Amino acid sequence: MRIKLLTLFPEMFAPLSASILGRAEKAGLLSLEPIDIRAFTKDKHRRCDDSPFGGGPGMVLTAQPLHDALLHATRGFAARRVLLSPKGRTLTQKRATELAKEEGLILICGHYEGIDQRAIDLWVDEEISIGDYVLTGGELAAMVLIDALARHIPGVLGDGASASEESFMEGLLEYPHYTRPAEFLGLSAPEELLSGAHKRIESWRREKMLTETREKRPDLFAGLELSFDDRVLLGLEEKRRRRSQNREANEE
Ligand code: 21W
Repeated sequence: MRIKLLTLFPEMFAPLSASILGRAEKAGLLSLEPIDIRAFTKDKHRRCDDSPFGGGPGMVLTAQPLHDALLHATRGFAARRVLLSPKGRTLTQKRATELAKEEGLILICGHYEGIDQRAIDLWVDEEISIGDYVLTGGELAAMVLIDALARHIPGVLGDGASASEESFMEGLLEYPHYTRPAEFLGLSAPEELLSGAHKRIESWRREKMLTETREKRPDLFAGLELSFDDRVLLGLEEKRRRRSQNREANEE
């Protein structure tokens, strides 16, 4: 996938060339092309901002440099144009996997208090937010989006990792992980995982996924349609908890 990034701070995207995404770039699976909006300003002082019509705090990114940067970025590159904006729809796993199927994307990062609405109306196909908190600009949000997308491009991750996500991530949190040593500071790894009995391990993990989700993300849990097997697992877990509570009460 080819991604052009329109920004006043192209150097902010340097970290993306490290780690897994850097490897994806070297392998030719992903191309990240920051474009400096300021390079397109026709202002004699190279300014890209001005005070808002109607007054108010902060500065507004002017339409001209962004418009000309987009004319440049779209020449021979018909890609979906996404504005990172606090007004956008919140990014979801579903949207990330859908956007990962695009051949190219143009991500527009705002800074200052906002962008002249005319540039948005002329160019933007979709606005995306990464959550309900305030950032200083769209660059970090664009990096989050790129990270979430890139792991769905075939070959970017080890294929084991992406395959496991398909089967598990359906609205449930992960089960806890353990590795050697089997005992650490007197704390044992769960005996189910050490047993080598596949069925036992599988149901332990499934039960943990269900109970973790119920405890930490009741909002997700409420939306689940539990299978018969899942209900059985939760029923057995409930019985086990009752038994150990009774035992504790009797010991007092
Ligand atoms: C934040 C610009 C707040 C303007 C009402 C009127 C892109 C972002 C951004 C930014 C304001 C994303 C106000 C989550 C984010 C982004 C910069 C408005 C206050 N309220 N996802 N004026 N959060 N943020 N300022 O901030 O560009 S995606």
